[in-house]
Amino acid sequence: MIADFHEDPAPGTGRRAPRADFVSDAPRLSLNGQWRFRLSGTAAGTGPGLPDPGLDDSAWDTIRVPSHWVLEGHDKPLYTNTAYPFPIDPPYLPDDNPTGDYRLRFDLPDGWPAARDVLRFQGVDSCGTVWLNGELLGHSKGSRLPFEFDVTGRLRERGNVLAVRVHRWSSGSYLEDQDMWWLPGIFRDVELLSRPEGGIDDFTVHASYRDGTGTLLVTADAPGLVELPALGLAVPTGEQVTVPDVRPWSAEDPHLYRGTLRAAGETIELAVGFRTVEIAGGRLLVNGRPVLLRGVNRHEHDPDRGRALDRATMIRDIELMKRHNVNAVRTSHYPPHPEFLRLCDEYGLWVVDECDIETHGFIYSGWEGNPPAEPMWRDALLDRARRMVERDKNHPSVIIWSLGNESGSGAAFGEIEKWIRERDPTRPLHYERDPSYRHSDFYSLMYPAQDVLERIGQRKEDTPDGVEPGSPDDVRRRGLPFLLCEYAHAMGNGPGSLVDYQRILESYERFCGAFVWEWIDHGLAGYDELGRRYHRHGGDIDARPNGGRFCIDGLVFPDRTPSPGLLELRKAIEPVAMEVSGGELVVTNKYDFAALGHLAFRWFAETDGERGVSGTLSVPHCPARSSVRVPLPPVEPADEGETWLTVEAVLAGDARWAPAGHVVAFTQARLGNGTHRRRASGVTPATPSRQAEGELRLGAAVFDGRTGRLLRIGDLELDGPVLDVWRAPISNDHGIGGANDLAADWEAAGIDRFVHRTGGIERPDERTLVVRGRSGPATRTLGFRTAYTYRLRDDGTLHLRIDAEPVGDWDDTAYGHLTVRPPRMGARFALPGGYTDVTWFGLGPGESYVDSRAAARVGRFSGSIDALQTPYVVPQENGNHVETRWLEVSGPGLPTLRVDGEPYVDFTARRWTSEALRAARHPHDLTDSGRVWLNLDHGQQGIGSASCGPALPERHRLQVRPYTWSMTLAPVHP
Ligand code: IPT
Repeated sequence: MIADFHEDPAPGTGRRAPRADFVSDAPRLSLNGQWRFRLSGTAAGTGPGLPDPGLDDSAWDTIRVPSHWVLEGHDKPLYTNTAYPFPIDPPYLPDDNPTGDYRLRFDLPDGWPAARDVLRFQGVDSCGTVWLNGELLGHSKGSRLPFEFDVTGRLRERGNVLAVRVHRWSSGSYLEDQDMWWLPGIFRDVELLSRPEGGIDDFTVHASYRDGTGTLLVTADAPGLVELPALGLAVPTGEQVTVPDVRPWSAEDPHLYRGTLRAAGETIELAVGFRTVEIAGGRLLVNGRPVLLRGVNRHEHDPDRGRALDRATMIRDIELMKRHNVNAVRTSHYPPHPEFLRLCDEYGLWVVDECDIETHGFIYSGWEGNPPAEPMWRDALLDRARRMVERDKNHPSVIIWSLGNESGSGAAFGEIEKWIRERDPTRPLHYERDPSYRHSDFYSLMYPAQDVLERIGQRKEDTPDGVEPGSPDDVRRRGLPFLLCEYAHAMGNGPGSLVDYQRILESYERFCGAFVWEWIDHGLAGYDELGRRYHRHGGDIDARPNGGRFCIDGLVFPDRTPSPGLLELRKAIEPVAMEVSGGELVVTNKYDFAALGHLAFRWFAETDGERGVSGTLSVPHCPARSSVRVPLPPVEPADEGETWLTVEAVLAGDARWAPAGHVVAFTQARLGNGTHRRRASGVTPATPSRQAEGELRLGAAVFDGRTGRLLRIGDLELDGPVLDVWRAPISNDHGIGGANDLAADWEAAGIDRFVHRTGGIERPDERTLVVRGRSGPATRTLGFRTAYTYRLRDDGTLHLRIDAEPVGDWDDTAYGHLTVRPPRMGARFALPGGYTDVTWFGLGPGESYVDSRAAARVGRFSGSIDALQTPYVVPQENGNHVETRWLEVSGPGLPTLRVDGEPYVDFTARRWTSEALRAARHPHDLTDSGRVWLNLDHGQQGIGSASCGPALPERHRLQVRPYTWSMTLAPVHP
């Protein structure tokens, strides 16, 4: 008889009480591997025969466990952001409910002891009903949490049959509406544990720290001996000891005292970190000191395996975070695989462990029936909190419990709060969505604008809606520390303003941390017709509702390549700030605990990007949150050229997460005020070249006599400039939900489709040619009046000055009251497709924009044109370089184009146009147009993070006003 549990709001049946996750020497059998599998369309699955050990499943498919069946060739993955992909009809689900029936036949290993046996599932999405040898064990919901059954006396030596029915949708799905792919299946480990007589099933490590002294108490459900050899400690469970001179645990110095918890029947591994978390004086303190969490929101994601991550991938994430100065993780929005937390203990990351609760889709019912507010769901919600806390309570890295994400408010949060506070009074609680903040030890928001954040820092925020000004809730909230649980939406090319946010976060004591949204792009591997791999987002799957591209919002690409956004974050949150001031370097230690002894400091000077003198600096002892001044060697700027001093703080020795020499922080300072040298040799006064009918000449430069466009300089072919005021919209240019949709405004106003008219070509003197014209879109009066003024220099180079002055009506278009501003003021040139490389002196090596340029250094850089492209999962503007002093575009057998900015240009170079970039749905849609499109621009607007967040700040936008910029063009023969 099959019991159908999936629509019952109860969290489970038949399960053991939740307990700590630990490693012991008790026998353990992994049941991961190839299982039999059959997918059916409804909750009835393959029918009532599933548990029958005699069922012939030989014709079934096989599937690996752990995995998600939708990534193993069965049915398809779905992505929604907030929407439930089923009617809001709690706790019921539609009849169409893909159901995976799993079967595994297994033998016990020889010598498997006759003791108690426990079957453990670390994670089943969304709900599993389990039978062993024909007998029902029970069921469980709560996808990202473990559950266990006592199977003592139910196992055979040979031929056990384990059967699991997994429903894609269950009542539990109403509590799991996180912004991510819906990925059903047994996606975490399955294990059989032998629980020895005299073993310990559950224990709690209380290891606190104050003023050099640790206090240790291990409580357990059976007697045991705690041994920590490094402390010479052997103390029975239940007995508290104080340990003088203990080295505390922190994310900066994750010191673990390894040892054992020995019971009569088993020995458990211990990794004890002494640390105390508290909130005092409106601040978050760890070990008595304020901390600033420089965090990211991490989903578990892999393009092939979904949320079934292996250990190597977890380590990869942690190494990448540590290498980019990230010191904290919010496990958005569910507890991660337990191994990840063990690794955080070892590598050192502060963790906000978040419960597997999100009911975001109830926005579509106006929060009517929201589970936290409905008694029917109380047990299910509490069950999730208990399973998280019990599983993860012994990790020193976990310093904050988060009750869940985006679930409105309701009485259940009060009950969860009460339960956790009683069970674990050692960690503060976080919950962002209830405006009363009654159940949270932090005031918290997502995506505030910078000015809002600034007021929060001053404890002068506006009272949240729904809270009475001056009420006890209002007063209490103002006294709380502030945790910015999400900011800087890293969708597509972005986020901008990271440095500005960090400056604010570091300016007020109230701030204890911030978490960028989010760590990784949730792209799933796909293959095009030619077999090329790419990454799919929701919109690449034919399904409705569909969250489209919104899951592509990470700091690393789906394959974990760091995006430019991560590099910018690394710079913005660097733990050591350095500033050259006079003849000194002011070093500010922004760590919360560590002095700078683990770092070495080196410096070098460069003139026009060419290496000059270099050396090392010895930095005196500089405790956390203090500064020292270090004299700098007297470095004279070169007589000619632009000289820069670079100072780097690098790891002095190997760390677990990066080798010696890894750059943790850097700064640059300009020495003197020399400007870059123009190319001294190699600029050939352009030789006269052919001139056809209808062409005009200025020295070696040849122009189209009708359009005035520059066609050649000597034998260097180029076609341009054309006024270019548009860019292929980045994700942030689309705003969110109709707000801040600049891209739509540009299209409505025709910014993306300017046409050009040449008004006249003038020769005021022999050395000067002026091309006057007008550029603007069809149907509009708006546009720019342009003048391209060419002047022949004595050395044969060609000086170009571009003047663009707005004309027509920019404010009031036929569509209403758009105030359109151009995203770019630029000039586009087309070069022959044979050009392959660019060398430049300016900011690099990565892309830079006005509000994301801190990670870029001034230097000389080279790259192939192909390598200058950032392959955002959804193609969009990329690869810009601000403040370029000069660049040279070269190709085999072709004269090099040398451009000197007067003083600077922004440049992009690509094999396709901005129009092609906009049209492409995936990087592989971009094909070589046969030309190289080179933009030599005055500038572009910033990138921001308006795809979920405030509008791009005004100061990072361009205005409708006259613009002028200049450059010198010349062919160079190597
Ligand atoms: C916020 C969510 O918490 C997060 O899961 C993700 O969806 C993010 O936004 C956007 O990518 S909720 C938002 C409506 C503020």
